[in-house]
Amino acid sequence: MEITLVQGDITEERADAIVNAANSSLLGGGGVDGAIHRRGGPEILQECRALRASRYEKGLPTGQAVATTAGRLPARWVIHTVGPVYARSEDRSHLLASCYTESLKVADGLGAKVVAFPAISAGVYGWPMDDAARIALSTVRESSAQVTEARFVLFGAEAYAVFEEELRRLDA
Ligand code: AR6
Repeated sequence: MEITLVQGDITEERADAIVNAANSSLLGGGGVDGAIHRRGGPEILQECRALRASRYEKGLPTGQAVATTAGRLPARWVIHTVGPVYARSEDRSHLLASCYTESLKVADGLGAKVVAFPAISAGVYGWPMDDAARIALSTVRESSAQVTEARFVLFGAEAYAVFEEELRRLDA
């Protein structure tokens, strides 16, 4: 799997699937989640509501992933995953890593080859960007999924620079 980094807005990505840093309600929020629902239109929320009424009555657990249509977005699917809230008092890295492995598993199930990821948990959920980048990149690097490209879409020059540095370290 090739790892690529771009700076930009994930809602504009022409990938097979884009990953949403959602919350367990699946019913929307701020950050990437807000942008995806706003630009993707009501079809996404409709499918999320249906998931809440069936498979995920209690919400999507942290570290898991599920796909819906991408509505009006250029991508074909949105893979919703729930990152852990950062906590100094407890190591939740395995849950953040799980978001990436489970999203890739869902992508494989769909036959998606190019998958775009945001920096899950590194916004509202407070994860320090360098650590979030290290976990994201190393987890994807170790994956044996059939996805051919994992594209990290970083919002802003600072996030991009952090990912670039962590990728360089990983490859060193
Ligand atoms: N494209 C790419 N990256 C973005 C975009 C975008 N359009 N918008 C923000 N980011 P966050 P979390 C970056 O807060 O930390 C929501 O309310 C952002 O700068 O979206 O996992 C959900 O409903 C940051 O680097 O996700 C949950 O309640 C990264 O994406 C909660 O926030 C993740 O920031 C999830 O928090």
